[in-house]
Amino acid sequence: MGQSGAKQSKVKQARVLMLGLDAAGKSTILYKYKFDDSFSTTPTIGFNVEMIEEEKNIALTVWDVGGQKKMRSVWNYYLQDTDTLVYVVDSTDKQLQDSKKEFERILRHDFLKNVPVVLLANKQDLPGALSAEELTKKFKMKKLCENRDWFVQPCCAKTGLGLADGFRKVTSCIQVALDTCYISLSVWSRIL
Ligand SMILES: Nc1nc2c(ncn2[C@@H]2O[C@H](COP(=O)(O)OP(=O)(O)OP(=O)(O)O)[C@@H](O)[C@H]2O)c(=O)[nH]1
Ligand SMILES: [Mg+2]
Repeated sequence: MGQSGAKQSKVKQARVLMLGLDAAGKSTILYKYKFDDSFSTTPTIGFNVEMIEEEKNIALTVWDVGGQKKMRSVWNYYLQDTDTLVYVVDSTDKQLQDSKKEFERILRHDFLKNVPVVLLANKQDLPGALSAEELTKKFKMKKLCENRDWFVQPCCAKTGLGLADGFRKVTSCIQVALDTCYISLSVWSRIL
């Protein structure tokens, strides 16, 4: 077997899946956070993917999948190996039932079992936007996410407000999972 003198990278490559209904603001969030710039977006057909270097030696590969009705049927193909789900909600949406229904549906999928969720309550700049507390109740987060880490972060993709906090939460969820895995491995190595 070949040998290499190169140092092994300690950077964990984490997969982050960003879902939510069409026009919730997923692509605007991705580009605002990655490039600190406001792009005018068009509805995503398929997906966008960007790498975001985060602190704590974690590099996030963020998959932003289109949320139009015809796209939602293919969400399942993106679920495997997700380290954290970011679910984006338009906080001014008066028909939240659709978003909640899709959220519940994907959380039931085996590939997302125990996967942490960060719910981004986007468009906080607009009048009538529901607060993080209101969305927590409307989405029944405590009950729906009782077997996983979860967090609801208010944000505004237009200004960037709340995005750094939201993605910091994503990395901390991944860090917790890594630490837990490390601890369980070290416990096993002592037992065996
Ligand atoms: N006022 C306001 N508008 C926003 C915000 N975030 C996104 N938008 C606008 O909402 C519209 C839809 O944003 P997108 O980022 O394309 O939405 P998307 O979730 O990627 O939509 P799909 O790709 O169809 O799934 C665009 O006109 C954005 O400029 C926000 O925080 N505040
Ligand atoms: Mg999009």
